[in-house]
Amino acid sequence: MISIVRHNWNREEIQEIYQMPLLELIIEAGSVHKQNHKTGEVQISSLLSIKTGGCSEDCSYCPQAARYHTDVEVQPLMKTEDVVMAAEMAKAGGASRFCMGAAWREVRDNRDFDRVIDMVKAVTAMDMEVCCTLGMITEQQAKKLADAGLYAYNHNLDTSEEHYEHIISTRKYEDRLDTLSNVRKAGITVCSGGIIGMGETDEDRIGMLQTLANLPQHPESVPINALVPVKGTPLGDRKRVPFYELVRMIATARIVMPASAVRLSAGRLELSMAEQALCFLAGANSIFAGDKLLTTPNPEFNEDMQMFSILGLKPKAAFSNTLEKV
Ligand code: SAM
Ligand code: DTB
Ligand code: SF4
Repeated sequence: MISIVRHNWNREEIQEIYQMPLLELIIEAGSVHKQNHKTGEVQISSLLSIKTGGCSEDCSYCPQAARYHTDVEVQPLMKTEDVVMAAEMAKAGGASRFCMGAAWREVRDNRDFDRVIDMVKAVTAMDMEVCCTLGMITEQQAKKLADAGLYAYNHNLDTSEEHYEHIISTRKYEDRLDTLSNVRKAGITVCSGGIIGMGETDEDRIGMLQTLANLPQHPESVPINALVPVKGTPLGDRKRVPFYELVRMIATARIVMPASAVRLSAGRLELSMAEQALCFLAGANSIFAGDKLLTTPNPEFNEDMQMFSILGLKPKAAFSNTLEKV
């Protein structure tokens, strides 16, 4: 399959890809991957929850929503020096991207935002790709973050437009798209993907990929999360998504957004090394490493390093995108 960056995918085309026999799909995706990326290079991103819990939104999957009774303890915004220390440790472990997450519905123009700006400046000075995920954001706020050196902003579409209202009622799909557009206008790279395993159909998964792939510019990174069911959330009793569905989603994302980084995100704890290897063959080229995601566990750092060594993977250096345009 010859890979070109397109923005006019129709549902049937993506469906045809998504429904290919699995091994053929992985081979096709692997070929697209090889045409666009250095195979064997996987970006290590590190996640830090800089402000945890107490969020006013009702995202059904999220342990940080104030209205659900989960084990997450509410914590105020971290101190900048502690954030910098965490970033230093992440860098020492080979991370080239540092992502700071806050359990906010949206960014407000207050002192906490000023402190986040300071954190972005401090970590950017360490020569890492700095990413924030702070909820909805205006163009002006995005510009402030861009001026501070922010490299990427994460804001997931999470699911299809049709399924969205079954998952979140406190905001609209359009709000998500507006934020992505504000991030773009500020010149920050976009990180946007979703979650599978929330009761969505194959059409919903295909629909979400279509929306992402038909944005005026593809997100530079596309996280594919398998739902981590957390007790106390409305989706806490969901069964884990089968591995073969995750790899199918990754491979399809790789083919429709050939130049983007596809991140094998939440849900890795449940995967064997062999299963992760298949995800890398299918085009995944980024992971979150570190013993914790935001509030839920992730594979032990040493185990990941062992996996890198056994599979012959190299951590990707910061700011080294293979293609300029996505
Ligand atoms: N509050 C901000 C927002 O919603 O954009 C930023 C943090 S929020 C926790 C970031 C993303 O984490 C969500 O959009 C969702 O895709 C993902 N996420 C949250 N809980 C999850 C879970 N239990 N399993 C998988 N992904 C999850
Ligand atoms: C993304 O797509 N996944 C990350 C990151 N972006 C912010 C978050 C996963 C969170 C999983 C649940 C938790 O640890 O709280
Ligand atoms: Fe809040 Fe983000 Fe969790 Fe939704 S996903 S409840 S906005 S922290």
